[in-house]
Amino acid sequence: EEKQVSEELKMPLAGRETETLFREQPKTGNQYLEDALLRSYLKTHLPPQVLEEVSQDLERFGNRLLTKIIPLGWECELKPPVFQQYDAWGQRVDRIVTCSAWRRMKEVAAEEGLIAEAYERRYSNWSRLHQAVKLYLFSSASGGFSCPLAMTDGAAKVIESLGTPASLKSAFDRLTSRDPKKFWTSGQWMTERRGGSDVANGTETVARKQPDGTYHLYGFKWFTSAADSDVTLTLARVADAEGQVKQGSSGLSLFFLKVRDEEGKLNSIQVQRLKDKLGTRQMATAELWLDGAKAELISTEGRGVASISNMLNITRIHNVIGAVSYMRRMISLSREYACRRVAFGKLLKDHPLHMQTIARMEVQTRGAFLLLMEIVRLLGLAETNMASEQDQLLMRLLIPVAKLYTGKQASAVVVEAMESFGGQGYMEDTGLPVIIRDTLVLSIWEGTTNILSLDVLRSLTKSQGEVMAVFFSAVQKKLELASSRAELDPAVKRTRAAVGSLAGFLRAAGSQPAATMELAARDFSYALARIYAGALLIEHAARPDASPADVSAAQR
Ligand code: UCC
Repeated sequence: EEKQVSEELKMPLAGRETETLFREQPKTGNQYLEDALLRSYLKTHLPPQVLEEVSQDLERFGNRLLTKIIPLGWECELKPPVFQQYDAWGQRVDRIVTCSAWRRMKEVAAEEGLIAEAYERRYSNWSRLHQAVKLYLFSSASGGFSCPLAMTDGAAKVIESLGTPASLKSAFDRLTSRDPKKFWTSGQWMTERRGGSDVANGTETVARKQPDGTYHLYGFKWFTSAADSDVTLTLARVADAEGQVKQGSSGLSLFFLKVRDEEGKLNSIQVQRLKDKLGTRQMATAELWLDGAKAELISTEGRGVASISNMLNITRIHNVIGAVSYMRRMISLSREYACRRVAFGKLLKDHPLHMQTIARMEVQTRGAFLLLMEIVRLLGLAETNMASEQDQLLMRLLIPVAKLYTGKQASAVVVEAMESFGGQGYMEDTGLPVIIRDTLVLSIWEGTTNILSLDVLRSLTKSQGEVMAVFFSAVQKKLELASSRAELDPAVKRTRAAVGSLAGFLRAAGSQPAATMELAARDFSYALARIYAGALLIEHAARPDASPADVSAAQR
């Protein structure tokens, strides 16, 4: 490297070939093998036999990503879906035409068991974590396909939590299939013309019962992501014998429907248009008019929101996966670039200020990654009946906390990382702006930052505050693990001080009007995220075989 640097400096500008620049293109290798934190996390937590099998799978998958999947993802970006409303002869067809790479991505998702892995449970409580790690490696390379997978996972979760009724058995088998010919993806149609946050007041869609027990849905779904999906879950208000519907949350019920019939004809659905979005352009988001779409009621009447919350919690975890995946991808590229790019007489990696900036991003990403692992670890326990009541409460709290925090964090980190490439980071054909655009949605969809902050408060109210006792005790246990590590002392002290301030705030808020807590909801949620991520970093650094990078991340 030194030789190369000195040669480059000696070479007069006029003598340089333009090709010189190409040598600076950042190229990463197998993202599993290059991810020290991921590997050390798995080594610490997985039982040896599971670790061996999972590692082999991830190494193989890492190679497949590098050689096959990343190019497919790029093709999805270059060939976004197109809406064809009429055929050449004037017939209304409402066809969403996707590119072959997008369709191939669906096959890859099935082959890799990106949904199946979580439901087969061959590694018991560790299956969820295995799936999440694969999705983490896949997400930033997936050309937007992580979106339909999130909703597919959410739909499978809802069906499973309903006890997989006979009428949904075949759909469940398809949503969780490893066979590309059978595999189905699901949508999640929640947002209507009046908005997507206040679902209780925004949902106008009406469901009319048919003599055969099915329902026909009438309404306008305003944002339907991955509208090329095979099936969907959606909310509607069941009309009574007089055609009246109940307003508010308790008037909402959950429905399952197939988007097309066996011949590919739409299920009394009209596609109005595709959305013109800032990012996630690889994926078709549509406005859909339901004009008597045949559907099956799958929740108790009036329990639609509670039933779909199982889906929301899963898609919110996928959102966290996406956030960490994009942050990791940008940092990997940025670090790689720093080893190639020369400025002011030396490689970027030898400029302390540049490396300090990358290190700060690395700490953010590590904290977010450990938060993600903690949630999927708890989810794995819950799905195999091994979670205590405390585990379940903690998971309920941490999902919105992690979603809201990492969504915002990812936007900040990827923009910072873009800057580390200088002007090149701003160039479309580097692919870096795509990552920026696609990341920006993470704080919006699946509940905005404020909506999720209010959800955090909902989890406090519902548990009558017990969730906070569980939170404090979990943090305390993690900090205790570091008691014998002097180099972690300052970090432990800072985290304890933050816990003390938070507890003090909660005590004071108890005697204030409810509006005080609502106003504080975002800052409060950020504090929960920072404290918990800090405790996880400390816990990871307290391992006997912790690396200097683990310790340094915890110290920051
Ligand atoms: O669809 C969208 C885009 C799809 C793209 C997905 C791709 C993402 C993947 C990324 C990969 C890279 S976006 C849709 C966005 N919309 C939302 O997320 C909705 C946001 N709004 C909320 O979350 C609100 O807080 C609502 C809708 C849940 C509030 O409704 P209500 O009716 O006012 O809520 P309630 O009355 O408080 O709750 C009703 C019930 C309660 O249970 P019970 O009745 O037993 O007390 C709540 O405890 O639902 C329960 N509940 C929950 N339970 C509500 N939220 C939750 C929850 N999160 N977990 C458990």
